[in-house]
Amino acid sequence: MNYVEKLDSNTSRPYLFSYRRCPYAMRARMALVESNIEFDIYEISLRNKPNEMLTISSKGTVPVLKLNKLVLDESLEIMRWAYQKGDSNESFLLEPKDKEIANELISLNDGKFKESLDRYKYFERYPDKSKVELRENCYFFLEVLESRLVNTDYLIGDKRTYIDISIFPFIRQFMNVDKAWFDNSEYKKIRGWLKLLIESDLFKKVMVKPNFG
Ligand SMILES: N[C@@H](CCC(=O)N[C@@H](CS)C(=O)NCC(=O)O)C(=O)O
Repeated sequence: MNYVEKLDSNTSRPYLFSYRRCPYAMRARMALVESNIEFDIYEISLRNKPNEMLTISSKGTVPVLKLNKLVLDESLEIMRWAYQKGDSNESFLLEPKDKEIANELISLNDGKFKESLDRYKYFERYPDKSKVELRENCYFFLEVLESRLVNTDYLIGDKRTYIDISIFPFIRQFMNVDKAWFDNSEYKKIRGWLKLLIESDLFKKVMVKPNFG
């Protein structure tokens, strides 16, 4: 993962338009790095998106991966591409029944949970609801995760898989809305799981800041 300071959308290396703090971009970067794919990365500003990105993906969300004529502008597509193309796809190989669980969890995460998380994150914008009420709307998903983690370190078994990578950046955001509350909450297993992922070398690698001296 090599940060580039200047846009170069004509390169023949995989090129990722990214935003460091975006949970969708985090999961894409992690899949690319875990798959040992060399890529250039350009940190965008969400307030001033580069035309080079909007030209290839008019919906204007990150991450966007470009490789010659190929454009992938959904984080899950980028993850799939990375694991299929890269030389280390162990975390993508699941039993069919586990794949089904993975799909269900990811679609709950990206759907109803993400919606509830955004309302909790920006609770000031919803004066008709209290912060606690907005947080409570997120519990349904935390309960699913907590119960999956009762007997295993990760969501599927004791090894990290793409499903953990897909979901934990969003739970990390949930934690950070009110860390003191989260640290004392009943979600003990989720705390342990998050710690493993946040302290992993993989996560540290994808969270380095662009540094152009
Ligand atoms: N479904 C997309 C969602 C990506 C997304 O919503 N990214 C946010 C940043 S976290 C974004 O780019 N939002 C556009 C904006 O804020 O203008 C994916 O999985 O890649």
